[in-house]
Amino acid sequence: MRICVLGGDGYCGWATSLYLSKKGHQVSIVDNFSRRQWDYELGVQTLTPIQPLADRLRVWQERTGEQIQLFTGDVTDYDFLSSVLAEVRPDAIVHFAEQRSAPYSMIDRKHAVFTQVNNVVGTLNLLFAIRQWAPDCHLVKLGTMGEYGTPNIDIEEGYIRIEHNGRSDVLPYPKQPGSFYHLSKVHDSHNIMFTCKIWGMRATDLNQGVVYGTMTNETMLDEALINRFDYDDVFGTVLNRFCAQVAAGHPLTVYGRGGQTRGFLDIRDTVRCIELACMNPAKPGECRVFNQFTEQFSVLELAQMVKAGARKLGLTVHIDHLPAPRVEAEEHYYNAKHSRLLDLGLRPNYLSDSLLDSLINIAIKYRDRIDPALFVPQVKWRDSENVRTRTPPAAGASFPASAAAAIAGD
Ligand code: NAD
Ligand code: USQ
Repeated sequence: MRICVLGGDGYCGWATSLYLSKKGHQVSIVDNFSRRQWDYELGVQTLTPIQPLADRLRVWQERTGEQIQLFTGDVTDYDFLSSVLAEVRPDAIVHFAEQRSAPYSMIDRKHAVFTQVNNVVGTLNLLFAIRQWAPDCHLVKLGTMGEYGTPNIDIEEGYIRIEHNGRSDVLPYPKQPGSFYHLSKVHDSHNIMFTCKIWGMRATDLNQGVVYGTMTNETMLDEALINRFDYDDVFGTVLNRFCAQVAAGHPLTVYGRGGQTRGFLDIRDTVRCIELACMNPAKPGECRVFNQFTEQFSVLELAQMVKAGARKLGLTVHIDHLPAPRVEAEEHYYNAKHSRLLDLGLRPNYLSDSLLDSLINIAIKYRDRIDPALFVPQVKWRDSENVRTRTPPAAGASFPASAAAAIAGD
């Protein structure tokens, strides 16, 4: 298949691009490197030393003989995006290209506005470009489990049958997201559902849980192909952060009592789920929703697993309960359905002792790059103007003026 991966320089996008390329698909990456710029803005860097995308792609070609085409540009620029689709005419588009951090979207008004403009406008442009250039193309869009929030009933896969005043209908599942970022995904979902209905588009909205891990078979081929590993307070996801904290001998930063429960999955399952969605496309006019995670844990359960895993490696680690920076339910019911990807053939990589060992060992390998100041959560949901300190630029880092303007602009 001809597959465009929007956001292919990012964490999920890089692993997915290599996996699909290895499987023989013709892969094109679209990215504007904004994520590298946000790291620079925040004074953070991935634990793993990722290479410039051009170098990554060159090494991939040398190693495998597979070529991945690169289009550098912003999906909120319609002329750019439209020209990519006109040239590639993809069979499937995997859309990862969004600002994906809840804390980043909660820094202040500018970051909330930026997040929603970047995400909602990018997706809207994509829907119009697909209609114009590739109307039969299947959109595989990354949503998030956080769209649903934590209702006191089971979470279904996108839709729920409701009985009301003696009548019944299958309706979109209610959404109660917990950040301006998660809200942007809800707005995307509505726009996608609407265009499936009115234009007959075909789409799969993948409500993904929290992803962990960094290695896939493809990224392990060469050190130059290594993927991101974010552990900072803004972009670092919880299990990756805990592993980095073990490596640095820092207490695990559980927010509040740690009763928040989420769906989780290994990055190797992310790439397989994307492949399954692409190979089994939605029908014209269909807007499918799959819940993409393999296991659910409370944050405290995860911390206890990491602590036990560290002990087996001879490392002592403490669990700290920090005042919760976010506004989220500490004790809640959580039972989210996730059978549709399993039905398509997903064989999950569950979080095991050996997997935890390898996650911790990767963090240990790069521990000299850890800045412990980044373990402290600085963005608080109830504060209207959060201040994130900016550290001096790393040697060789560049910060294009366009990114500064986008973030500073009204
Ligand atoms: P990431 O930040 O590592 O990657 C996103 C990529 O998109 C970056 O390379 C960035 O430069 C690019 N991008 C962003 N805005 C763009 C724009 N306007 N034009 C062109 N490129 C743009 O994020 P990730 O962790 O790989 O997440 C990818 C997607 O998966 C996101 O949509 C996210 O919401 C979703 N998701 C991620 C997780 C997770 O745990 N990482 C979980 C659930 C859902
Ligand atoms: N948490 C801690 N300690 C930490 C970091 C996080 O207790 O040091 C808690 C948070 O309060 C939250 C949970 O862990 O309850 C998950 O936080 P996270 O930062 O790992 O994940 P989240 O903000 O939900 O966002 C991540 C990705 C996002 C994706 C989402 C999937 O950044 O792109 O959409 O996971 S989901 O959570 O299912 O919505």
